[in-house]
Amino acid sequence: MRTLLLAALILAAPLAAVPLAGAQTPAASAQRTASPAGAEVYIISPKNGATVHNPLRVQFGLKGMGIAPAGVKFDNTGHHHLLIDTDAPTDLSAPLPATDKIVHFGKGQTETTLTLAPGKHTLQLLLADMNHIPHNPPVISKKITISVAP
Ligand SMILES: [Cu+2]
Repeated sequence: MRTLLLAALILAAPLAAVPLAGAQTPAASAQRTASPAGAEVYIISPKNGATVHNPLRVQFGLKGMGIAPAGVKFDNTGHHHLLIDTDAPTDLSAPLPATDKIVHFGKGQTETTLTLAPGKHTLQLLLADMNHIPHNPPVISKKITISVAP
């Protein structure tokens, strides 16, 4: 329903700064949504170091927070982003780009199926808020390395 507003929300995000309690944060981080203490995102499967075959099912785990679709404001929630063969952007105050290597799951999906070239790949999960901006502090998984069999 609000999916059509996503583009507008992304563009509007820098203007929609929300004051945080304490207000000691600079403007650049004022838009970030706080994550609750103990929140944790992790890859349930595959396991780090696993050798896998295509198509590869990747399952996302989350503790201490909930999932909400992009564009939907609800406390202590976010949606998953899968980082494939890449690091998280250094600037986490901006909406995550959508690329081949940063895949958004804005409908609230908690798993996906990938087909990757044979060889080693890294996978990492990063949660972000309704505007695709990572939380503060960021809720990011360990990066795992897998081997895709030929
Ligand atoms: Cu997103």
